[in-house]
Amino acid sequence: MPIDFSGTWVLEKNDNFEDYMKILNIDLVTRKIAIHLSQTKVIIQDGDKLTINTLSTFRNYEMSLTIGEEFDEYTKGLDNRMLKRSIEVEKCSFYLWVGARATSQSSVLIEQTLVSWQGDTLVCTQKGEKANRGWKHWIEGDKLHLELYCEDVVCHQVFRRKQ
Ligand code: VLZ
Repeated sequence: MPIDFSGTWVLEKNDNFEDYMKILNIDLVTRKIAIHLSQTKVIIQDGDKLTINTLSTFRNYEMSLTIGEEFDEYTKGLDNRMLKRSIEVEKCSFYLWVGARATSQSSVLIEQTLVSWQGDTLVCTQKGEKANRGWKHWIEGDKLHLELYCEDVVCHQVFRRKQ
């Protein structure tokens, strides 16, 4: 049985959120507002279905997903990026001999956002123009932890359960 993150959680520690917003190219005015916000996470976990709503008086960020399944993530209201990356995996050439003619083909792989379990930790990878982007959620004692990372920046948030 995996850990259940369901509940309402209130932000009480937010280390390095400013640098995280900066590396995502979020503008100064938005950062100045966002840094002081009280954030509340409302998480509903039902089997492998997960809804994470981050609520604040300024903006909300909502996502619903299936654990283990890739999906298109649009970070609306945050850095407004479409997280999807296509990579040419290999240049494989198929030689279809039609008389003396050869045709070649290359294959393309699309990478998207994926949330999966690593033990009792929920790990998210967000593929897109930013390298090493993702987050991790875990529970320690009665606290919900979230590590948001992008490139070489790590933001650490801690939430307490709302009674
Ligand atoms: O969390 O990706 O729990 O998506 C901040 C909203 C949300 C308010 C930060 C400020 C998103 C908006 C964190 C202005 C920039 C995040 C995931 C893991 C779920």
